[in-house]
Order: sequence, then C-alpha cells, then structure tokens
Amino acid sequence: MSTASSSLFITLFVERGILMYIIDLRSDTITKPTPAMRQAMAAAEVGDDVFNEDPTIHRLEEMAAGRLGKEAGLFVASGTMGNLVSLLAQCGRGDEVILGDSAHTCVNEQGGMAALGGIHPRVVRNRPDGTLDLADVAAAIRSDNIHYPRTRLVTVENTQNLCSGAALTVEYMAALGRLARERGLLVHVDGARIFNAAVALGVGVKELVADADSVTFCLSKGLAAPVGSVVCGRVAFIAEARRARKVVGGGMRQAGVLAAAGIVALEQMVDRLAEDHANARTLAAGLAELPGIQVDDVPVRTNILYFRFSRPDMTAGELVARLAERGVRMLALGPGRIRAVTNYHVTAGDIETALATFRAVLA
Ligand code: TLP
Repeated sequence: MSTASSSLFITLFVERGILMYIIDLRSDTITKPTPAMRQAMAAAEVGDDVFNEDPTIHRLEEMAAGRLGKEAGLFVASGTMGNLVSLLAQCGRGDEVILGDSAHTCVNEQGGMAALGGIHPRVVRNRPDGTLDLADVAAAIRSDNIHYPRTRLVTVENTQNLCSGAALTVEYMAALGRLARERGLLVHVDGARIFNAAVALGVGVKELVADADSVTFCLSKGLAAPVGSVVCGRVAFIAEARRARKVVGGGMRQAGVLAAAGIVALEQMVDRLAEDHANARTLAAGLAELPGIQVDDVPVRTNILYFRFSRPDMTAGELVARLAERGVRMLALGPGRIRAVTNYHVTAGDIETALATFRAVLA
C-alpha cells in the first residue's frame, strides 16, 4: 500500500463548526480498515466459530501460523485477550511468570494473569533496549522449595512499546530461548507489533519467534485491521488456549467478517510498515531540534517514540491540548512525557505539518 492510498483515509473532524484535517499520532490502534478490507469483510464466508465452523477464521489462523512457523493459530478479540489466554493455557494457579516492568502485561492489562488466573507475576527491570537482562531472568527463577511458587514461563514484548518500540533481535530471542530450555521454562512473546520488529530488523518473523512456545500478534495496530489478534503455537497449546478463550467470553460466532480483514492485513499491510518507521525517525529528528523537547535516548527503530517536554509556562498536557486544537493528536502520559505513534493514515507530508504545528505552538 502506498502513501497515496493512505491519503484516501484523510481524517476530518468538525471542531467548533470548522472542518479540520487531523493527524492522529496517539496510537496505531486508531487505524481504520482499508477499502480492500471492507470488500473482503462484505464477501466473507462465515460460520459458527464456537462450533469451529468459520472457514474464513480457519484461513486466517492457518495463514498466521504459517507466517510465524507455528503449528496452529487462534483468532482472539484483542492483544490483551491473546496474552491472557496464552498465560491461562500454560500456567496453573500459583505458578509464576517472569516479565518486564515495562511490559504491557505488567502495566496495562489490569493484572489479568493474577486477577483471573491466580498466576503470580515476577517483575524484573526492562533495559532501555526493551530486553530483560538474562542474568536477572536467571536470578528470578525459583528453586524447588516448599515456600516458593513454581516459575513456569518467561514473557517478553517485541516490539517493546514503553521502551520506544525497541525491536528485540533474533540473537537475543535465541539466547532467551536457550536459558528457558535449560531451566525448563516456557516462553511467551507479546508480539503485538512483531511485524514491525521483523521489518525494522530486516529478518523473517519466523526467526524472531522460533524459540517461543506461544506468540500473540495484533492485526488491529499497524496492520490496520479493525479488530483482532492471533495466538500461535503448538496444536495442544492452541486447544487449551481455545478453552481459555471461551471461559473469558471470547468465543465469537460469525467472526469471519473480522478475520477477512485480518487476512488482507497479513497479505497487504506488512511491508509498508517501513514507511511508518521512516516517518517516526523523521518526526524524532525534527522534535529533537525543538527547545524544551528531549526525545528518549533510544534510537527510534519502529513506529513509536516518546519524548519529554519541560517548560516553565506549559505542561505536557497543555502542549498536547494546544496541538490537538490545531489537528495534531498525541498522548500525554504522565507528567512531562508524550508518546507519538506513526501509522497508516499518517504520510511523510503529515510529519512535516506536525513539526510545523509544534514550532507554531512553541513559538
Ligand atoms: N497497546 C495500546 C495501549 O493499550 C497502550 C497502545 O496504544 O499502544 N501488547 C502491547 C505491546 C500493546 O501495545 C497493546 C496495546 C496490547 C498488547 C493490547 O492490545 P489490545 O489493545 O488489542 O488489547
């Protein structure tokens, strides 16, 4: 998909009676389905997926598993549900999961593994490059002792959202896999943006997840599908994940209409992620030149960047509000911190416009 086609999706909002052109950098979750997706959705063959009879969902699940080099796939409603059912399927009550302090599963999923699964989270620090130090992981693994929970699984996020969308490399994943195998742990990858990682690193997604027992990836972020994620892994794991999906209320019926968009996402929307990455780099470079702004000290490799804003007369929240009044949307995350995420609807020209809007607001 070219940049030209994304301009078909210009977002216009009526603000105070004025038609406004919106450059929405709050998240890649805001992306709307492409015309090809809408056509595929309208034409999709469907069936009752709880009876395992939806042919379009079957196609998506097979395609996803094939792309990731896994035996089977399971279509789920969201990334949060994908992570949750992956953990519920592989860990029992009282088991322990090692995860990073910046992981979405740690910060943004209401502690679902503990709340719904009785799974104990063991949190280690994420390094700025998104990885967990393998020495920290090794040190966190419990010995066999009647006082301790049993360490069952380690999970990492790729790309790592809160670490500026950092991409964890094939080498790191292989080393984590070796440690996990030696110590009898399973590996789950929250690959909400795994295709961004593969494109940024110039590697196949299969290589990136070769050592994972389970992977969740999202269709509804940079790939622009309206709804859904896919969990992939071995056949026996997927059977358990299907049970877990049902108990959390995620058994969808004629959801082939959604899966149809997911198929188009996998077929047409992966390679163009490089455009989002280039736009994020341009935005980061432009922002870094502005007074009062400090872009997080990590090279922007994918589509997410964070920056700090400090000026005596304006808070980050006020800056974000003033930008929004002029049609540029970003997210203020706590005092002084702002996030921007490039996506399918944001062109290279929009990045220049966004930077000009910053300059005007800060002048
Ligand atoms: N991330 C959202 C927000 O929840 C923060 C965003 O705008 O980035 N894993 C990762 C790494 C994610 O970034 C997200 C969503 C999820 C899982 C959850 O996906 P959904 O929103 O589909 O449940």
